[in-house]
Amino acid sequence: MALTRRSLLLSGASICLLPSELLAGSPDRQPNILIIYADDLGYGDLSCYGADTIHTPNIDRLAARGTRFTNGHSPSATCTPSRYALMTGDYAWRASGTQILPGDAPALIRPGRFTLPAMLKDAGYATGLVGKWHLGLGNGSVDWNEEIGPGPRDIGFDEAFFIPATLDRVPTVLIDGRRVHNLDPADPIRVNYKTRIGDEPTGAEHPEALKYGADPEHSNTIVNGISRIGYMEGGHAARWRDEELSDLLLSKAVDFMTANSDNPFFLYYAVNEPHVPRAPHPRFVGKSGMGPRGDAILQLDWSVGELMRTLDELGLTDDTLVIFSSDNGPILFDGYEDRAVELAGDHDPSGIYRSGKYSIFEGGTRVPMITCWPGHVRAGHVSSALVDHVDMAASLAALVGRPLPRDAAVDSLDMLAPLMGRTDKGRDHAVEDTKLMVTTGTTVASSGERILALRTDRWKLIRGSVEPHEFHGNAIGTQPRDQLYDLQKDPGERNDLAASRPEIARAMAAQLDRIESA
Ligand code: NG6
Ligand code: CA
Repeated sequence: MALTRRSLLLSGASICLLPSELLAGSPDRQPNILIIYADDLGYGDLSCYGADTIHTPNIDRLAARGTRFTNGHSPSATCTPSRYALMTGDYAWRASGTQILPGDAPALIRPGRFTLPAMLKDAGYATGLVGKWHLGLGNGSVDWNEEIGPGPRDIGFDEAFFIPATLDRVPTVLIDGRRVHNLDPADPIRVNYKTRIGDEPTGAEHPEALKYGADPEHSNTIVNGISRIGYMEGGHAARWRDEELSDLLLSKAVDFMTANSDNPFFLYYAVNEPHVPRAPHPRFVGKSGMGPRGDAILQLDWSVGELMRTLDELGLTDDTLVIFSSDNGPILFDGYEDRAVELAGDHDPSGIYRSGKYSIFEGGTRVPMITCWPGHVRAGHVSSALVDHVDMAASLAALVGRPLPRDAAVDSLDMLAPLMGRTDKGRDHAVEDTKLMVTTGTTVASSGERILALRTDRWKLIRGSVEPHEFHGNAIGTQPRDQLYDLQKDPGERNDLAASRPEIARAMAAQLDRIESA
């Protein structure tokens, strides 16, 4: 007997609902998918998440037209591992080398591997990356003057216009496909992270030339008045101007959506706001009253409004699933003296949650998350479902009707129903992750011990590791012994119940061990 959708549903053989059962009506075409991935944006940084000294009307409008999640998680408390999990559907802690990557790291996701963009490409999507990559490039040493690969184009993106690593790392150039954008061959680029090269001024030697001061790790070559991590020479015509970057990336995103308005498209729009160094366009400067960090959030909000306007103008709003989130929690000071700490006032970027970026506490991974697709995603809904970006692979595969290959996306669960706002039942559990920060020479890399926590709807177990410590003002959340928190009663993770509820702590520790070795 042929298995129809209905017989599958009635037999209970598959609990997973097929997409059309979830949707208000079958779409005429595969929906476009737009993931807007902010960088270091915290749970409390948006007015729709309770911020009252910063106003984000465009993102609030997205939330009002869609579903807003109160228990949405980035897979990790830093960038590279979260993006790795988003792209592959595997938790980053299962693999080695998935810590914050230096600017010259080789490609972490190797060609041939299952990825979210490759899956969507196979499903007939035009796939594009615009913005931050930070998942490594090349095979070991990148010559920035030649074709660069493997990179995004080799793991499923048809088009890619991207920042190789972070805004605070050299080389401060954009890559268009496989080549540095605007590179003058007569002015080749050289980069070094260990040894000074070239004769350009550094922040350490010329603090008077800087827009703002920086810590020693961020005090190497000065580009556009901002000292960076690492040394660089050449490539002058290719260097981005931080103040213009957001508009440039937005124009590339708009171009991509416009060019592909007749195809289903997948756009991974990985913006930089409000990651350091924060240098928003002058039209946002001073507008938040919180200095560059707040102004950068206003710039982000404006860009989201422009993307929504573009979808409207292209007549694609009703055909596009927009997913908005952030790669990890917030940080105020992250190497640059841009007065973010002093000007935050009463604003708490992680809301009621403890700590932020780099932390195993909730502030590290509980991030804003919004889905919007008029007519399909429930509008005006606030969902408490536990969902994780690692679930995008399985959920979007379900949406477009693609089976996941065996052994691929092993941690990714089909969360399409909660993502559509059709149920508030999400995951039973999720693993949160961070790595300790370790100083290596002049830079800080998170190549230290990996700290894991297991979340259920109510409980959280943080595995024991080292004595409590902080990085850049954010408590990492470690203790030498396991910690247990009741997140329903104690969302701020202040009362460790491991000693008073040892049976729960033991059971969760055993469950975490099993997940880790699965
Ligand atoms: C750290 C940088 C920090 C930031 C981070 C990556 C130092 C002291 N700090 O190594 O400024 O760039 O890496 O942030 O070097 S993330 O959001 O991309 O993970
Ligand atoms: Ca980040």
